[in-house]
Amino acid sequence: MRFKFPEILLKTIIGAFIASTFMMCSKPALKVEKPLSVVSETSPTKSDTVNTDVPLQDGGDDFDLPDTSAATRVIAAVTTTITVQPSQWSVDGSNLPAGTVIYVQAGKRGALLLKNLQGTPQQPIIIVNKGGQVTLSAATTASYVFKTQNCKNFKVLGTGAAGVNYGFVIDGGNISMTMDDLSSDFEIANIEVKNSGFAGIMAKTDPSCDKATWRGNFTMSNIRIHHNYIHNTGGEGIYVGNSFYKDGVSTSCGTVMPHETKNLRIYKNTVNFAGCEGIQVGSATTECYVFHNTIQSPGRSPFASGQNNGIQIGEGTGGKCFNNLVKDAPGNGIIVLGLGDNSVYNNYIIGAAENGIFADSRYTPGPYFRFVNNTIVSPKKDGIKLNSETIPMNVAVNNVIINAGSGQAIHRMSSSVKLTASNNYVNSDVNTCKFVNYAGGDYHLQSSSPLINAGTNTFYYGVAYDYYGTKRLSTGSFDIGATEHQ
Ligand SMILES: [Ca+2]
Ligand SMILES: [Ca+2]
Repeated sequence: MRFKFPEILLKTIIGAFIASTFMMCSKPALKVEKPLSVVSETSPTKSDTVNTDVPLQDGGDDFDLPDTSAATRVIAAVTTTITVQPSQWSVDGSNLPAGTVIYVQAGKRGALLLKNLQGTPQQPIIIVNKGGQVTLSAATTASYVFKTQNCKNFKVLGTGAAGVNYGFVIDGGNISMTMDDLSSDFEIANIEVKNSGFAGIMAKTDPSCDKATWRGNFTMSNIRIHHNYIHNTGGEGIYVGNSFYKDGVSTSCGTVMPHETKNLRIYKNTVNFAGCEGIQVGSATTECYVFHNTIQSPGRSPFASGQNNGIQIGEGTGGKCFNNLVKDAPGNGIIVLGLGDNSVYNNYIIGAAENGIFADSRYTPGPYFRFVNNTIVSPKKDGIKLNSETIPMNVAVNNVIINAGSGQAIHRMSSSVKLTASNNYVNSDVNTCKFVNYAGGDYHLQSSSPLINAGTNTFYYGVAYDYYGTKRLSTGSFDIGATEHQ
């Protein structure tokens, strides 16, 4: 499979489109800038509470991550707040101190551009809805609806109104929400994103002739994207980091290398009806974790072939992809092109029209691809397709592969694909797994399931929890598949 050529074409087309959008349209975000009056409300040091009552089960992972419980949203020692009114289209944070809370007044409004917000790790700048839900809308001919430029250490949280799951609704734009132009160290949570022309949520800085954008000069770090609801996008649902990690991007000043992303967490997002991949990450070299996301019907309007997968762990990406549910991808459920320290486990991959999992070692200096305890049902081609010839080892253990259309549960492209495989359960009938209610989406196991205690030890591979976030090995031995019977 070859994705690169179409992607280059697409980038050109999109680039031209965005450029023409900038030149031809006079969207609110493109007016001559009116600086916002800084510090419109100042109060003595106080605690401020940004609340939510979104009910969420925690994942049982041993990562120390922000969730949306109220306790994690108490903002200590707020000294400065400002409130952005619907008529204001930008905020320049050049003179805002770290720790500022920027409230966005509830109601309908147009695009919003945030520039030069500079918090600190201890005192990030918080952008949060106030007084109810904020709906930001723009036509898909506008380049964006919500954008950050040169912002660092900030959080955009739709948790400002009790009883409102998604305090921000970001509707339309070519890219609905983009964290761009050297933005880094941010959290994006509890936001509904829909009806984009291209990507729903995008986080990357494209390498240009500006050296500040090049690999080594800029690293996008400490990114948290979670509890968002993204749907009906023209392109990818969530698009983080650049493609072309190995070869770079051709510009008018030659080939330049895209920045790395480090310490990235994409979790507990729901992506429905994306035009291209539900979630795509690239050049996320260190600690990229994509987990507990639900992706249904991605790839509905791909701009090129090979752009219709559920999750893409793209070139230059290392880390883990686990506990996701991917349903009805017209391409591969999960495509893995990463650096070769990639573990893919506890995922339910249902109804992929190509392969359940596809792996290709195009630039893979690392030691392995590991596919552990995934449950793959009714892929039209193979369960796990391994084109990964150059990686030292592929591992496929404890996977459930049901009704592979090709008849091949695990398919090596050639005999040079190195593979350690054991304890995989292969069958043509999903009923043999004895889920509690497969059709109804309850993937717990009945006590009569043949998957129970039939697996090999996966602690070695770092799989200590199951899809539902409960500890493995509560009884007996290790189970096969994404669920451990309790
Ligand atoms: Ca893509
Ligand atoms: Ca067990």
